[in-house]
Amino acid sequence: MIEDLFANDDSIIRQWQEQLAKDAVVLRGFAYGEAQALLQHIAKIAEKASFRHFVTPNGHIMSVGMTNCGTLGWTSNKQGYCYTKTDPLSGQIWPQMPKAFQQIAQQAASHAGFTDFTPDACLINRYHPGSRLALHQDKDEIDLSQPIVSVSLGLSATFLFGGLQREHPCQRVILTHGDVIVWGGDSRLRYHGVLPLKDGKVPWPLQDSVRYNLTFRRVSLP
Ligand code: MD3
Ligand code: FE
Repeated sequence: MIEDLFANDDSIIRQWQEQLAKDAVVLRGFAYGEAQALLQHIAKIAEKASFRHFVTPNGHIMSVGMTNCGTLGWTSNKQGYCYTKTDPLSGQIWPQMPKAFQQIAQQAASHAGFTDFTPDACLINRYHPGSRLALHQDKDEIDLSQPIVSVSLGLSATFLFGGLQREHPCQRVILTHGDVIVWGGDSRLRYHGVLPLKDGKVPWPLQDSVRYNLTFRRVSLP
């Protein structure tokens, strides 16, 4: 009888959610079933718009490799950072956002209570062991009522989830293959970052020691 209750839906035990704060939720395993397809799309996008290491306005080279898909992409150089319609490396428009990307982002957002999220930008971050992302806010998007959705793939990372001021204490959250975070509303401008990536077991079908993070954003007004 008990077995029957659980036998029909594996997702009951493989997917759950953790509230990090008001308007910030981790959907554990939410993208697990789509991971292989998402990774194939990442490889295709990187053939057109390769991963590169941006320079920050302070002159530091980022240890995280980045590329984008969608109508707008995030770029940085010594002058500052901004969203552009074309890839500064190729001069071409950024690769189109795959349907599978749109769908997972929209599903995750609506699961978290943001019903009309249509992302127009997806920043793709690539981490190797040692890569880190310093504490920062995501505030370059105009409409801050829209959430951001993040999908983690590959190696696990320790994510720092802070407050609205840099000095506020951070929660440490381990993000693994298939985990999704949705944050918006009162949490939209929280400081966050990623500790230096540690090497470890790489989930199938990946071969290399790598972590990818997709962040879906609404940059232009609807
Ligand atoms: C919760 N990426 O690209 S996403 C970024 O893992 C970025 O590559 C990280 O931050 C990564 O800008 C983390 C998860 C995340 C990001 C921002 C948040 C969760 C957040 C802001 C507030 C609360
Ligand atoms: Fe960020």
